[in-house]
Amino acid sequence: MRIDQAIASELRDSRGTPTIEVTLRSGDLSVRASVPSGKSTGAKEAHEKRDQDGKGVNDAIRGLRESIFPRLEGERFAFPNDIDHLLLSVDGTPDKSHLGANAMLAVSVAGTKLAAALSGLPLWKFIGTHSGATPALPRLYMNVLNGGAHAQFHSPFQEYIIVAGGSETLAHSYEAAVRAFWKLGDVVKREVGDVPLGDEGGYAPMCDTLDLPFKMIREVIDGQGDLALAIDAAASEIFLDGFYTFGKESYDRNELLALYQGLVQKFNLVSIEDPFAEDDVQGFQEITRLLGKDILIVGDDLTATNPNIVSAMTDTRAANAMIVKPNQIGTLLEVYRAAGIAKNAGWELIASHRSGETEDSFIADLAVGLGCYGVKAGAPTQKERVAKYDRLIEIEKEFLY
Ligand code: 2PG
Ligand code: MG
Repeated sequence: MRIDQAIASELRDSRGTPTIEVTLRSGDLSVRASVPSGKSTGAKEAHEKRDQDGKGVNDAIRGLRESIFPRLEGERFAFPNDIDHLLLSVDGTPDKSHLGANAMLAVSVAGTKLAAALSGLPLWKFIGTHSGATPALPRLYMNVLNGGAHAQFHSPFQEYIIVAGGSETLAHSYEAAVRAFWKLGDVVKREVGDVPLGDEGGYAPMCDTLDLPFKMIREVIDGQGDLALAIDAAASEIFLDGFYTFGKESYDRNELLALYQGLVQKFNLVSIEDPFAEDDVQGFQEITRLLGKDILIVGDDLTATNPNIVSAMTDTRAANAMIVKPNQIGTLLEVYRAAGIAKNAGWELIASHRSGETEDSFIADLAVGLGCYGVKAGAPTQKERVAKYDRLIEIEKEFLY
């Protein structure tokens, strides 16, 4: 593929924070990719380049214009991976601190979109072919109740998630999850009153007991065969000096493990993401030994979509599933490697948005292309989240018919 023009510009994410959009042109074809941004960011994630004020992306955009675009424009690339190799060699740092993982990812995703468009294949199919994965339709992980760092710690865990799918069509599962979300609004109003929405568009009630969020969600999903319950504890955010603290309660590793065991039994959880802090590998190993036969123990901050870390964590059996977030690492080449290592170890994959999102629906195609078990995309109150669900429903038609 020949790239005629590369353009980088600034746009705002769902929190109003600046982020990067890259446009690539080849003949009459033009594709765009924009990148999201996390809040409960893990320490092992690649560097997100920001200006001195901690917000702007002018330096990141300047880096692309000066060091990358002159090497793209007028050039031919046999595979999108060749663009990723170029990005990695120009950056030349282990944590992407020179160009910034945000700037690199915008180019990497745009390169893949352009290559897919030129090949005539749907994006998800192109991703399947180039990553060596077998495409499959994922379950929807819809974050309906926001707590932790996404909602001023109104509820202890960061995300209370309705898992939809597995036995019905995606369109049907999406409809069922959205209806349950509306119903949950009534239940929250009854129990807690009018509440604000959190960063990912879910309700953010002030819950004074650990059980209340679970009880409210069970009330709206019980009897609905296709809907289940999961959490992202995002435990790195609540870990200090050997203790995990929710509100007034503190737990050591063993106490937290017992708490999870009780919650799984009582509320029938199907997966727990980041149950322990990113460096508490022993905590992950113990919960995987104890509960991993029955539910998914999902690494996020633990694994950071980094092939080297995923390799170490699969070797030590620290989980049985992991989150795939392209902006944790910066190039799709590395995303495919990390996903391949996890899959070979028998782990499930869950592709994920970030709490600061754009309307780019790329993770929907990524989730299907990599054959992910699930895709996390937030609540249906923000256009940035709905864009992912809309694209999944579109892909389902291409996939099935
Ligand atoms: C997470 C994510 C996305 P953030 O922890 O899984 O839901 O949150 O983007 O803030 O890191
Ligand atoms: Mg997480």
